[in-house]
Amino acid sequence: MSSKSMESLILQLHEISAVKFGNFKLKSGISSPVYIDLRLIVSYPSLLRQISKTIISSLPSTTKYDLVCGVPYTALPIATCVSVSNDVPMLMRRKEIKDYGTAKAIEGNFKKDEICLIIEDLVTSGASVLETAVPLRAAGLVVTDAVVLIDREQGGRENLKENGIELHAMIKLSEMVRVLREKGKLDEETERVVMKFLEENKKVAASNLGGVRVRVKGLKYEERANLMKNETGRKLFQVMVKKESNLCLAADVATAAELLQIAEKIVCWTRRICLFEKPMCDILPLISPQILVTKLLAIAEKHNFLIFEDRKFADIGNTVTMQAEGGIFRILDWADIINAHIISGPGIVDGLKLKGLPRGRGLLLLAEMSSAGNLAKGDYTAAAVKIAEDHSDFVIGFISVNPASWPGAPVNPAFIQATPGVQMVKGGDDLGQQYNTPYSVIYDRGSDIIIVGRGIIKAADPALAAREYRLQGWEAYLAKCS
Ligand code: S5P
Repeated sequence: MSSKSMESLILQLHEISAVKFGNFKLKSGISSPVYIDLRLIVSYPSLLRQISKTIISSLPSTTKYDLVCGVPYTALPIATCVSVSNDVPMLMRRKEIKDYGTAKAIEGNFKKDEICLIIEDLVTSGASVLETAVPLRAAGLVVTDAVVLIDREQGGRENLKENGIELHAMIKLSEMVRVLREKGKLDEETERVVMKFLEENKKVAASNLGGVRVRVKGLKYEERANLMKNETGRKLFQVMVKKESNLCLAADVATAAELLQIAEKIVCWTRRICLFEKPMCDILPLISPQILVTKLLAIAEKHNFLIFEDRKFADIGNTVTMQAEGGIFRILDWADIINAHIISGPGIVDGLKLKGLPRGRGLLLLAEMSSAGNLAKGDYTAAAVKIAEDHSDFVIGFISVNPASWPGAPVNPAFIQATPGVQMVKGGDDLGQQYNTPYSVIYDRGSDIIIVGRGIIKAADPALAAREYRLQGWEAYLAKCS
């Protein structure tokens, strides 16, 4: 793009108040002396036409792409105009889907390995570009480049590069400030304040959480295994390292036969699952528990994964000892890991530990939940952390959703964070479940393990989906460590 047309665009954006100067609270939580709202451009067709024509010319001539996809929602009209004026097919990413099994995350026609260029209006940390890249890649498309109208120069370029995406910006915010100053639209003091802000906020983490969090370099799982006191917790870290997997498959199926089939097939095909979450005992119709358990243990042994019984104990200490040890399933005889709510107080951990620790088992505490409107937050979550610290020989970590935001975070790195509510696309089901992407869960929210159920079980090709989740989860972990 010529400097003349860049100047003209900058002046027009300023003219329509798409760029404002003052004191603004950004979505990310930080205060900024400059605010950019590009949603306005749909009201100015000639400007939109000019943007969509020039955005493509800001790409190097070597950039290849077969399709374009706009990041929803502001960039959708830009992508549509780019598609029409350059005769390039477009794809649309659904921002929310109800059920991974029946609804498509990507709309439009494409072939596997076609290259898709992402179009975005404004990049800060790069998180929203990444959220679009993940489902595109999961659908078999190749994503290597993204083009943006304005780069706020706050770490987006670097974050995207770490994820294999080169960012091309039509306008950099610092250039915009310079031009506006030259054209007499900004006073010297505002220019100084904005440039200082840009300098001080060069690197923010890719976060879609509404709170900016400077990324703390993560310890590796093998280093954390050495900090873990519980032997099963240590083993879990070791299996994760060996299999390069932080994927826990939640096998919520209706029959024992399906459970065994899933365990054998998915685990065998992908060979990359670290943890297998068996549905709560009360979901499965009664077959001989002993047969089920013996078969499951054999598969776990063959494919080197641990078994997590998602029983979610919640009663008083004395009662849970009986529930865990007895009953028809005799859970503590075979489950490597169990979980419990702390609603009844620390006695529940004492009870489970009494019977579980001598058998070498590990316990995850439900410190947060993934469902909408749940009550596990604030003081409740803090109480779970305190109980875990008091029983770190038995408690191996937490079921959590957003551990990076807990007061005092990062929590003791010996503890494992396992997060349910994971699908390739942010969204939810009709009964309150809420989903975040593997990248967001591991990288932004500070978790260690993604617990995926229907995203895999209900996928058209569960083995392929499992492989993709494993890859996304592991790449996010590597990015966190780097
Ligand atoms: O807060 C929670 C805790 C758990 S253990 N939210 C959850 O969804 N889970 C479990 O994770 C849930 O019981 C199910 O087994 C799995 C999520 O399944 P999905 O199909 O929604 O991925």
